Amino acid sequence: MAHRDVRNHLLFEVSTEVANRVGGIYSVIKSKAPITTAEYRDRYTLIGPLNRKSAAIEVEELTPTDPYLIETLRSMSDRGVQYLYGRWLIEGAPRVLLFETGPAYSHLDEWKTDLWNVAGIPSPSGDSETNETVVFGYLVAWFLGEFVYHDRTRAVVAHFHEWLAGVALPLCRKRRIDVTTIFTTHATLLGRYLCAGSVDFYNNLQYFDVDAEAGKRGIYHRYCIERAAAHSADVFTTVSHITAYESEHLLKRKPDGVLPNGLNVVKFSAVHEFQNLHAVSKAKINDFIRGHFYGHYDFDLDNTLYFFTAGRYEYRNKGVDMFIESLARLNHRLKTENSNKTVVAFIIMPAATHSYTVETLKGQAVMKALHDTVKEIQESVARRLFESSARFNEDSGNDFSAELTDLLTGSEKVLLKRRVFALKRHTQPPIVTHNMADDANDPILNQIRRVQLFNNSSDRVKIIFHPEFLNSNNPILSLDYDDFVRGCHLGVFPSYYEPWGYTPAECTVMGVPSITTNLSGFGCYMEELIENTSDYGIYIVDRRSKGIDDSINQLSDYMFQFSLKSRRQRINQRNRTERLSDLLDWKRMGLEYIKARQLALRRAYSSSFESQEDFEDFFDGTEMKLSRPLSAQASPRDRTGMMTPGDFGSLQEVQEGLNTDDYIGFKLPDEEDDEPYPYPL
Ligand code: G6P
Ligand code: 1S3
Repeated sequence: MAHRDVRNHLLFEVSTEVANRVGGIYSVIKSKAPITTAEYRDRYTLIGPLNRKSAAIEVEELTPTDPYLIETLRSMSDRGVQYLYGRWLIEGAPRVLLFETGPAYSHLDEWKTDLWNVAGIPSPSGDSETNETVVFGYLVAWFLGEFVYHDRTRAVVAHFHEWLAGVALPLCRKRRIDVTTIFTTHATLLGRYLCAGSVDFYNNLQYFDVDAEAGKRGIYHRYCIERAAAHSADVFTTVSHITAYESEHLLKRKPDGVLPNGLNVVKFSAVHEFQNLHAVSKAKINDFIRGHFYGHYDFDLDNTLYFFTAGRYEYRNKGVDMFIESLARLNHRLKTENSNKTVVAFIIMPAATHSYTVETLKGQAVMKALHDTVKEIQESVARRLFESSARFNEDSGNDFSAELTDLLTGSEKVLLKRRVFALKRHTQPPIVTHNMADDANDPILNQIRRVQLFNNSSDRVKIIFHPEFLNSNNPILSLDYDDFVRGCHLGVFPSYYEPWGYTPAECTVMGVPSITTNLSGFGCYMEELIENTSDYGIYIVDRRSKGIDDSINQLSDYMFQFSLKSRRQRINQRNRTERLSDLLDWKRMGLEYIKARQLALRRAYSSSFESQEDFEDFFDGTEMKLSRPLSAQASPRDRTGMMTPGDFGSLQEVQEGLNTDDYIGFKLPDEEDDEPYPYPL
């Protein structure tokens, strides 16, 4: 590598989710933007493919000012490349460079051939996602190659997220482009596919014939891209120790470190207000519930608890199978113990639908009509009551008591009766709010049918499946996701495959207790950092050393114990949960990104550090010490000597076989019984 200025290096972060919401990576780069722009200012640019629809809302076009960038983009555009350069309109306002892939498809065949020749990666026709990946990867490699040709002074760090952005990595290496690279995988393709089936994944990781397994699932070419990206990067990282362990065995490269996901805690921070926000949002959920259960609204909302699960519709990976089974057991237990509590469990997972059902819309409509009528009557009763009270005179001979008992007029009584009669219903309150495209084969609905949780009056656990992400503009359950979470009592995320898991982390910073598992990156992280996580409203189901039935019982028991809490106990617990926020802030988590970039610079540009002192000086300058995040007496234990679980060094030595010793917070039990997957597939 040439001699370059490492102190003022540039950072390009590459992902298909830049200004384009798809899943978790969008949350990562968006929430991280404030701290990264604070560190790099105009030396930071995010690169992604151009999605015109979302860019139109999220990006403001800018004219580039950096002379090398201008040169590079001019040269690319002279050869037909189209792009949008601008400012992403999010907190931190980072610069973005979005390439239009469409016009570059004229090179697709040439590039696919090249990919085979230089990296031995096949790319069969007919896989549009891979085609997109190839075109985007070649555009990025083209850009980086041109850029460092024009700018010969500054070092460049290119950080790629996930295999979809990974094609440029082997190209950078093969073409010897003078940049240093980091690849972060947020899951592995094979891991996701294998877990979605019925395998005992974690105990068999070292035995999988990875090529054959990828081939059987028709993803061999994608797997090749992912593996090539992991092996070509100067620094390879994942988001948790559990995924590091998985990557070591499935991608055959031991990650150099772990970059856990943070949150922009300031955004969620409502200090003492968050308890009030809970009450406000809960009132909105209550309104929805009255409408949804019209005609069967025979439970007390003051004694009702709202549980929910949410995320991408991955039935087994996200643990929805286990959630529903545990709810059935909870229902049984609440009934047996004559509990006065009702639990309404929401499942918020997008599936193919044909809009809301008529019943769902009708429920909200009849309840609104009743509400409007009561409001009208209430106003006219108040008027009459005021009038007759004001005019009351003992000598007038008026019967004031009779006036008081006859506050409603005849027509008001009739109107009210009509509204109440409209609430009559001969069907059960629905389970699902939408018309499903494939109702009969939907795994969630089938599991609900199997356990017979049909929202009967006698059921203490009711279920509502909302197969669409929430939005305050929706005609029903009109709440944005964050507000909905605040209004709930407990988030339940019993995932089997979850490299990190933002959903329980988001609950935590909003002061909402949640249940996660020791197979999720977040769960392992919290378990490692805090003693007695359940005191802080983080319940961790053991899906690693327990059999499935025992894990289900543990989950069901957590929910039952939660239902026994008094309001005062719930309020106290929410306060404790919210106090964990600092542990999840990017200000802390972002340290791992800093370390990864330092390692990448050191590996690629060691000659640019003029002396050992200069080298140490540079790294000392960026080292940050973590203060104890929580000061109150009941603060969780912050394990000594470890900055965050992603501390480098921990994963440096390559070991053979199934060894989890290096993976902080993730250890396999000594012995495991094989247990078959218990639900119908
Ligand atoms: C918040 C509000 C209280 C309310 C409570 C309800 O703490 O500040 O006014 O009583 O929520 O809590 P619950 O767990 O019963 O929904
Ligand atoms: C992945 O998204 P997912 O829900 O498919 O990346 C997320 C961000 O790193 C991570 O939180 C999640 O566990 C992964 O699974």
